Amino acid sequence: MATTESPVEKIKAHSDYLRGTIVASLADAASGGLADDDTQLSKFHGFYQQDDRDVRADRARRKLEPAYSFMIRVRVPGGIATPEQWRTLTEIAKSHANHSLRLTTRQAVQLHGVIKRDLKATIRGINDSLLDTIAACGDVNRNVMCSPLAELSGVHERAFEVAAAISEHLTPRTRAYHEIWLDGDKVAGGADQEPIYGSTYLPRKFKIAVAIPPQNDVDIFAQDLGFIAIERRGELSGFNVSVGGGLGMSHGEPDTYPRAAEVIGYCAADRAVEVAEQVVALQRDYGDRSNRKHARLKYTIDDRGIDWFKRELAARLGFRLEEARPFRFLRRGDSIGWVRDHRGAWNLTLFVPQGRVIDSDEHRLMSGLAEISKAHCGDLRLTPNQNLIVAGIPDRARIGTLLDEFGIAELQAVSPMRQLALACVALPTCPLAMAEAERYLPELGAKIDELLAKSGLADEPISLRVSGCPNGCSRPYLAEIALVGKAPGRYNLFLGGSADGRRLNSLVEENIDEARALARLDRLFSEFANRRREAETFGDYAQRSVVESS
Ligand code: SRM
Ligand code: SF4
Repeated sequence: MATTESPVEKIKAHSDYLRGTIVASLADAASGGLADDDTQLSKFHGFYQQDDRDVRADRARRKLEPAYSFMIRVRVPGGIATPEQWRTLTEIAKSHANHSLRLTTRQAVQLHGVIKRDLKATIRGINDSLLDTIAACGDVNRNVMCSPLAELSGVHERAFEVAAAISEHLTPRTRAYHEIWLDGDKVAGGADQEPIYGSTYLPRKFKIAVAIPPQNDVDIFAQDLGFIAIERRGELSGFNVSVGGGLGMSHGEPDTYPRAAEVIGYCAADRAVEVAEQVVALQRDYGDRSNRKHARLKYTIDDRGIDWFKRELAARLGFRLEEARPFRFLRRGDSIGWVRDHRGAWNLTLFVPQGRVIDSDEHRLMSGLAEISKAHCGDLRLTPNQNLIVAGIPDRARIGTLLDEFGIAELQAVSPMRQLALACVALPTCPLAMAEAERYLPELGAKIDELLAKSGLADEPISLRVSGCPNGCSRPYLAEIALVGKAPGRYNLFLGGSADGRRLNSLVEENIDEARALARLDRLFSEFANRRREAETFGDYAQRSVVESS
């Protein structure tokens, strides 16, 4: 049956490799926004048009254009930023954005509130610091995640190199980005080449991560394509390859669903880039270009079958993946605190509440980190869980003094549950948010902390994730407890994800308010404390006592 391509496919096809009319849109002083088609293309350049939802209704009443501003996502492959780059980001956040930096669940940084006339200077400033924004968003491969502390072992170092090579290999080649933002030379129409993507890029976003067991800090089973490092005699021998993870869904549309990736085999380390290219090419050729809600790799695999996928991949590669090797994940999230790497240097993973780097009256996190970046000669690393690592510290005492001085040390004193908790940005910037998430997590977390303490579970590392809508940006469907926004103040409650991030949780209550969610959790915590089996996690308990028994 012939299918119609989605409107975004037409926009890409007619964009001349992502140029569209972005230059004209930027020059149009009559509006704070971009032309409609350019709002799609802008994502490939790393920014989204948004408007302040806190004032949307009021502005509409006053017949004013929405308060447009832009979110810029800075791509940081593997999450590593030099102290100079960190300072540049801080300065740009103060001069052109909303005086905050937002660390994301994909090891990137977002700036919010940039107005149209500052877009070019902002993107240029980011590029001047040798970071960029191309392919941070859009229908391409996004930031490749990897466990950020490369120096923890030789395996980490090598795995990080592979992640960087995949990222580089899959970066779009169009010159449009350089032309528009960096005043690069113009390429005559049609002279651009995208050897991997072609002129219409991928049907949808594509996500890759590299995980190093036993830490599943990248949430490998949420990724379209995952590489799970396999060690042999202290060296990286290769990777188990996982495919078809993805979490987005829509309320009330059963054809959309979160899916945990499955492991399909093993490849040697030096073949990982080839495997990544061919999986991407396969999705480019077979992904659904008519329905964007059905366009991720997970649906291509479910529609055609995993055996078809493996055969097709082998045919493209010219070899079959070997049988997957045994591996085991024991933890997720980041290990907050100090750790010494295999070179003997100290590294400090800082807990950043909700990933928001900002100064408040009590904690001057943004200023403190800027000071640390002046005193520090190592680098700063973003984690896949909205936290930050100060890496390669020769002088622990100096950093410790700065942490105290700026109130950052105090911020670290949170429960294991809060250390693991994630919330997506949601309101007021996200256009898709149905309920609060980032702004709600501190209050919700404190209430759940109280309930845990009441049942003697204060030290239990239970994963809690909150998303403002079902798209799942805080990876809620892999949490032991998740609240997914349905409407203002109302959430769907999911329970039963596994602590290693392999099993999806299940919907147990729909459209409930906070009181009902807390009452349910209170009962469950108390039962769990009294009836748990030896070493049983909360997720496993909820799975057997709630999900499987209903
Ligand atoms: Fe996301 C869309 C924020 C990680 C699934 N995500 C959005 C947008 C851009 C809203 C939009 O399309 O206009 C959000 C911007 C909000 C804002 O104001 O900043 C947004 N996503 C985020 C971030 C910032 C959440 C955070 O608080 O950290 C994360 C940025 C990642 C990055 O640095 O690249 C973020 N998003 C994720 C993840 C987690 C991951 O990648 O590991 C997921 C689930 C995994 C997945 O992709 O399946 C995720 N975001 C989505 C989806 C659903 C996609 C789908 O297949 O259905 C959307 C909606 C869409 O694409 O249409 C979305
Ligand atoms: Fe926005 Fe929904 Fe993603 Fe939260 S989960 S940032 S509300 S798209």
